[in-house]
Amino acid sequence: MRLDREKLRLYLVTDSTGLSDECFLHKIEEALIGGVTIVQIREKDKSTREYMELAAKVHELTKKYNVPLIVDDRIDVAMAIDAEGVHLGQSDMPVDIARAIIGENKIIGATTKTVEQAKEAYEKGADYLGVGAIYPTTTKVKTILTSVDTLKDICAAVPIPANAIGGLNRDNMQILKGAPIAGICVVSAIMKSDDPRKAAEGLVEGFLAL
Ligand code: TZP
Ligand code: MG
Repeated sequence: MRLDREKLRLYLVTDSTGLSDECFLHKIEEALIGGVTIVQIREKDKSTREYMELAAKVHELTKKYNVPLIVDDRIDVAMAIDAEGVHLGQSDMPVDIARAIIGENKIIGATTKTVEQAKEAYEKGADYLGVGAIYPTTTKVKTILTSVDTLKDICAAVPIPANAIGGLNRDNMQILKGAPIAGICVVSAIMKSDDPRKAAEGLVEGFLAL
């Protein structure tokens, strides 16, 4: 098993915008202490070298807490730092090609917004799905809204676990009640919090109470 469903419970997608490396890494460590179960490093404006170096530092932290590290978009960066996996969107490398390159032991996640995309990602070898945006987001991303009904349809259509993403926080995740998701993915609810440890604790508590 490349990925236990429980590991998806609180999925932190990082955003280093406006943060020093020290502050960025401190936030991630606090979030890990607070209960984050998987981390994705997501950098859009860094050079390959910078992305790799920062990912290696994040990997040191995630290893300390026995949490998998996933690299957004960049299979080369994931391999270079021996991350646990890679996350691919609809305009990134197709999942089957990535699987052939990265091998059977690494986790591959895929962003899907329709049942058709979800089935395709599953058939091509994805281990989990990210589905959203559930709510409008302030994070820099090209996305469209996905309804909770579509999220439920996706969960029913594929045997791999799915997580909800997009604008989610402690106060609005109730909308996900009844959707058989494995967990939630957040950026700002943790990265923009002054107390990422407490934020993570609250998100876990909220998710478990759904
Ligand atoms: N994909 C869909 S929404 C999103 C991504 C990467 C960003 C989610 O960020 P936030 O801050 O949790 O809304
Ligand atoms: Mg992408």
